[in-house]
Amino acid sequence: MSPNFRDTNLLPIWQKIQNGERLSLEDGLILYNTNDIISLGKMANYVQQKKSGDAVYFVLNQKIEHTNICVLSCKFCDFAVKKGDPDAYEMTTEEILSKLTPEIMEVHITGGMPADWEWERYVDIVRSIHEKFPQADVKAYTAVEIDFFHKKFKMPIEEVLRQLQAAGLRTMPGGGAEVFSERVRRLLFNQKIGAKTWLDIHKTAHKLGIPTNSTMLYGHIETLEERLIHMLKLRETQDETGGFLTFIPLAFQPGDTNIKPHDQFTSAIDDLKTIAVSRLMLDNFPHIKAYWVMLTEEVASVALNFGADDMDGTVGHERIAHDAGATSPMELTKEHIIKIIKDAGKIPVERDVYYNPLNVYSDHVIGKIPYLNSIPFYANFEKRQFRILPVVPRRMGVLNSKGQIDAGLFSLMDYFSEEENLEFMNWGLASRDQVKSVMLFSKEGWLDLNGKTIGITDDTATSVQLLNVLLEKKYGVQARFERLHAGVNDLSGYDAVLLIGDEAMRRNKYGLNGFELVFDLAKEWYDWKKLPFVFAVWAVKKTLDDATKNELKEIIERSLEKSELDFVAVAGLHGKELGWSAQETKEYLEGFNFRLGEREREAMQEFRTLVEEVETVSIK
Ligand code: V47
Repeated sequence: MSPNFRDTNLLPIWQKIQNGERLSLEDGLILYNTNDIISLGKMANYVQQKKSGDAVYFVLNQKIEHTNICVLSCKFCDFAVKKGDPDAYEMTTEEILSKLTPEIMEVHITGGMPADWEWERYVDIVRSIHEKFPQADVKAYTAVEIDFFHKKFKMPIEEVLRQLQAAGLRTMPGGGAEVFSERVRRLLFNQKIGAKTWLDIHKTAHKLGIPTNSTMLYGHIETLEERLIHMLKLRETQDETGGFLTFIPLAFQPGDTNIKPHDQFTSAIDDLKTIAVSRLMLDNFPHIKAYWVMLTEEVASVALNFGADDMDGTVGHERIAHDAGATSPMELTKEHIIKIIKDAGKIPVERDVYYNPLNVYSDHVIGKIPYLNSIPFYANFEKRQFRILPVVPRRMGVLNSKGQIDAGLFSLMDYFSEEENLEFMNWGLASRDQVKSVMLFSKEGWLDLNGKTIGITDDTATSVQLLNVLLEKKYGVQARFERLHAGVNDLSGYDAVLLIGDEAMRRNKYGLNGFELVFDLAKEWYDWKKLPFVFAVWAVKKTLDDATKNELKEIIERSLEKSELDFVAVAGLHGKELGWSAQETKEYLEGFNFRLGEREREAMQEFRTLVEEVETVSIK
């Protein structure tokens, strides 16, 4: 992909993006000021594709704004009222529960801050939802509300968050950030917390394993420079914690706020630029959300080709934007969202609050393990009618069992369990001796792991079985397995931790604090069996027609052959992000057999027999 740049000022920025270099505030200003909006969109789409392939996420969610009574009086807000106002409302927990249904996967709670609610009422909302609708993840209370609880109920921030987490809170929404500018804060929301407190609260949440979202309210009195400083502060915090899931630019709805005439909405050009610039500046953010409620459906759908890979969700009844004159509908049906995403040429992916895919609504979906080792298959993949969905092995297995993936590099265990529906394709990921990316980080030697607790990455389908076979059959010991949940984890309570893919490679480089011993599972297997280990195999749905299957085979072989000519050219940048030098990345990829022959088949058979002999893995 090379945009046909009308604005040559963009060329050095494009170079930086391709080299994986960070953009500066000055770069951001050039991007914002360009009229070459198509090149801007293409650059952002390029980065989006690298991160999310063709996926655009949405969630079946319900917004709950439990009350509009608020002690604050922010100038930009048309939602909040004072107690006694004829429009004031307060929802009971029962009323909140009555808004939910078993299909809802995310409940997004944020509201006003009344002077007279008890702490228990806020906790009860979270707990009751979590108990009555356990399938739904609770995303509750902005940093502004958390700070309010901290002051009003005289509890440390960490304690507020711990109690909410214990009640069932999973993530925090990104609201209340507004714009990280003291100038704007004084003028528009001088009673609200500033940048430092907002960021500190999110950092505390990340430390507790609560991932969070982030927002920026734009299109009122802020300058472009202030927007970019806001993004840079978020980027810096993300470098520290890695706990942000997404960034959501919120287009200001003027309503009766008197900040701007009530019909002076942000322009579509400004909205698209803001989405694209944020995608390019926030290189360490996994997702950028096009919040259709504030952007309108039309702009949100174009934004899906300007760097956004998420559409929020069905939302249900929303008031904050609509009280301020938003012209979007109150809610969208799932079918409507799917149509918008398909019309944008992307794969609609229904997700949970952590962005785990739950359902995929598209034909010709090719699953891609999003790790360095799969790059040779995909770097030169000519897409034609196919669409690429990056998804970690275990989740790909779940989608595959629902028949929602047409072909892909499947984890070996998932291939075994769906073998009758899949055709084996002779390519895969097989280690020769060591693999370097399926690693057990341990406090104990193998024999001392008997009866101990091992944290297992949420991603794995096959490596955990290999670990189990090694423990039981090679070393004659048994351990307890506990799944490491999404978010930032405190690993100190485990005796060992199994990591795979990029995370294992990163930790392999920098070490995992407190875990002195590091074992490569493929090496353990090789020393024992003198066989390669097959972690994943390419397979295609048997039901796909022959012409499509043959076309796909041709594309995969051609992509692999091209990549094999120069591993550094296709994967060097990805390796660099993990802290690996070009030479190390090259050697790492040279350590794989991507074509599966007799010995690999023998290894697969041997492993299958052993898995059947050991007790089924149970992971708490
Ligand atoms: O913090 C208030 C903003 C936010 C107006 O985390 C306004 O997934 C526009 O944060 N015009 C709340 N915006 C909404 C929010 C959000 C929305 C969707 C998803 C997520 C998420 C978070 O709404 C407030 C404030 O910044 N807001 N008034 C207005 N007139």
